[in-house]
Amino acid sequence: MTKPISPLLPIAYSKEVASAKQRGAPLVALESTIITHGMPYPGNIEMARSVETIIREQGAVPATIAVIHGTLHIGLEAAQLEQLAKATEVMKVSRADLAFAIAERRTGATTVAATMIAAARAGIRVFATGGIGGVHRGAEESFDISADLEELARTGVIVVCAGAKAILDIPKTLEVLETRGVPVVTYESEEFPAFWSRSSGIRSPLSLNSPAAIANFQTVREQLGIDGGMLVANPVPEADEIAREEMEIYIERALDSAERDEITGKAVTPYLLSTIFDLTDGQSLKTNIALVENNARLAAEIAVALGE
Ligand code: PSU
Ligand code: MN
Repeated sequence: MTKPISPLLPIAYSKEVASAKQRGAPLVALESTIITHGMPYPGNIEMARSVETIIREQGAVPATIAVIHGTLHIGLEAAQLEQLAKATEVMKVSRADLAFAIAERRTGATTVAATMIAAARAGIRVFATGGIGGVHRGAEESFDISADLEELARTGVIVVCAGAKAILDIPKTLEVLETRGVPVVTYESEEFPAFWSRSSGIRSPLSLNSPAAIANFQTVREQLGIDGGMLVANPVPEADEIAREEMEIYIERALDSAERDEITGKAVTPYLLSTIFDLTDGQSLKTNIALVENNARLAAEIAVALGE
């Protein structure tokens, strides 16, 4: 399962992660792009700390992943997490440039794709995030499809998210995942969620109602020799959601302004996220933090179930 890593690769485990690996304790990976490019300071550090706490409360160990001055870190110490949350000149790294950041001794925040690669190499099977990248609206013109989808097809990590943001084309995103053989399982709902909203109007390909059932599904895939990851969609708690119709107004405006400002490539997602934060006056940030916390809890439960 786990591809061996070269002993020459500059990699560092946090104290907590190193000890968990020794004991065989359940681990949950966390990405860092959400911290550096997905949320403003200080909301980002509050979120980063609270998701780690939630994972510990469930009996698992958090491993926030990032490249710091060329070293791949699996788990960050408190001071490193704080520095990363405040830093401004951080690369956003995916499969294409994870190795570049290490080779050039840079600091890079890992996307879902890059975090999956690092987690798999470190033997971590579950990963919690907010939203995944996907097929952007207008992808038939721009060809903008996130490397996250391809990574889900290749790398055997369970990714827990709150669905896909409606800044993406959700039906096309689900089509690509189906083509690439990635199971999409919604937790305790028949409908695929749309990040800030519980509802997307789109039926989930699969659904399961317990962490144990999700763990068992992945175990059977492995028994069959099917590699690749699984996407678990966990709807935002009702108390924290923002209605779909309300979000649609902000999304349209953010997309218009991205077009006006001619934003392309990996700048698109961070640009849209920060524009929406501004348009909702921070309300979207509260929802975003609540849903990541909710995902961290479920991911930890799945990691514990995998260990049983
Ligand atoms: N979607 C979100 N919040 C995020 C991201 C996506 O709702 O912070 C980040 C994740 O790190 C994801 C990346 O992997 O953006 C996708 O970027 P791109 O679309 O450039 O592949
Ligand atoms: Mn893109």
